[in-house]
Amino acid sequence: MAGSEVLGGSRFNRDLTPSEQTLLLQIRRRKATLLQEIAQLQQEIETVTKSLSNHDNPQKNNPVPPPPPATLAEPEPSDTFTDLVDMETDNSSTNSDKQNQAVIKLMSLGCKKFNMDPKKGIEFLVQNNVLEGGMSVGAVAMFLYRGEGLNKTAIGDYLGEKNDFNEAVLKSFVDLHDFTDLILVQALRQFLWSFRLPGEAQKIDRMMECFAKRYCQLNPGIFTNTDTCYVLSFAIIMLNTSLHNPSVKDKPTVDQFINMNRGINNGGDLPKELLISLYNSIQAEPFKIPEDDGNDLMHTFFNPDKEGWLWKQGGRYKTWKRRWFILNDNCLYYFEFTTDKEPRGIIPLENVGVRVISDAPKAKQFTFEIFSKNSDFIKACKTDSDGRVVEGKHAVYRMSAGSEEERAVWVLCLKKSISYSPFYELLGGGGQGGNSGGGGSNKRK
Ligand code: 4IP
Repeated sequence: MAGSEVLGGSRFNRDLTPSEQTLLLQIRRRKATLLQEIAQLQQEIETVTKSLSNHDNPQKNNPVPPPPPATLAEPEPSDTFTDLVDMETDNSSTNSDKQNQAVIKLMSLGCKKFNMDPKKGIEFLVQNNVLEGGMSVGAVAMFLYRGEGLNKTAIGDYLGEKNDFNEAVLKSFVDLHDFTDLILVQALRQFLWSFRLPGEAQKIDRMMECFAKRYCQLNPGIFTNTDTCYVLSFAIIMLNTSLHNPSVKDKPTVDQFINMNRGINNGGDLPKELLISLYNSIQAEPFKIPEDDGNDLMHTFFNPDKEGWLWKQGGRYKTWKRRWFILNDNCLYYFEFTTDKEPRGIIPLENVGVRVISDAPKAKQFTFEIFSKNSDFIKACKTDSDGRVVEGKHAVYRMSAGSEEERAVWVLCLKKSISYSPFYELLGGGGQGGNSGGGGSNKRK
């Protein structure tokens, strides 16, 4: 590799700045920890599989009498809620802090399990009372829809399972999407971004049928029946492939696309303008397909303390934007999409405070803000529209969570991540100029 050398057994890249090299080291350490965790989880899976097969067939597998059912039904010892609470030894934490931490840990463990085996992951979360609403169709659908920390391939696999419960979850999951007033391509973009379509035709078929029903329900009057919407959705997906797959040489024209869709509206034609706008949208921008590999690695390597969607208010212009936040190593990063490799902004959690806002305007609920303890502006950096890293312009970073509980968890996690440095204060000099807090060097590569 050009510009790289082996130092003390590790490969360093001379092109990287010292702080980037430190970050690289941190990533490698996290990777090692994760590999250990994976090995541990594999062991746990083996233990559970063995105990289940003993339970199913105690005579064959276990000559000694099986343990009473209550013992078998208990979750794996180190994963239980009470154990995790007991594990906390910090006397300064309140009981509710400890419980929140335990819930966060269980949730993170449950997500990892889900990504390896969706069914077992859900069972684990339900068994440990982490899933609000338990093993109900709505609760599981909401968990998948929020998708925090979940692998989109695993979500697709779970939604594609053919049994009454999973099919009901699929329907409820699709019903959580709001496609009102979206043209079909926009609705498809939203839908196909929320999970990764599985490979099996029958599963795709079930999913697209649910999608078409939901779209027609929210946009009555566009299609004469849901079959039209269903057929056109497939035509759009095929058009996407034809236009953007380099191996397809003959790209269909808009007229060919219109001809291909003749008579699909219950024997009649769809309005030409509709088909032209669908064609133009796909031609201008292909569907974004969730790529779990990169996504997983990125999230896994950073092993975040907390991640999730929040609404964030702008600095100079007070517009609200939905951003994916990752809290890690005393820094809060935000991204436009969960799959983005570069954050839009980085807020080092140094010499700042976090507080709940109770008098926020009704439009945004469950708000909280990060404020500076010693200056008029918060030291932070962001990427401007030209892709350059510039200083943030925020007196406060105001955010809005999806619920009271989510806000409480974010505030708690942020408080735990905030550190105080007198040097930083000196460097800051109370104004906005000077050092930008080194945030730029923390950019993920
Ligand atoms: C923008 O408003 C966005 O809210 C930006 O958020 C925000 O930058 C800008 O703040 C604000 O002006 P418009 O999109 O309406 O122009 P994002 O970067 O997440 O898209 P921050 O600093 O919050 O990232 P200022 O301070 O640059 O104006």
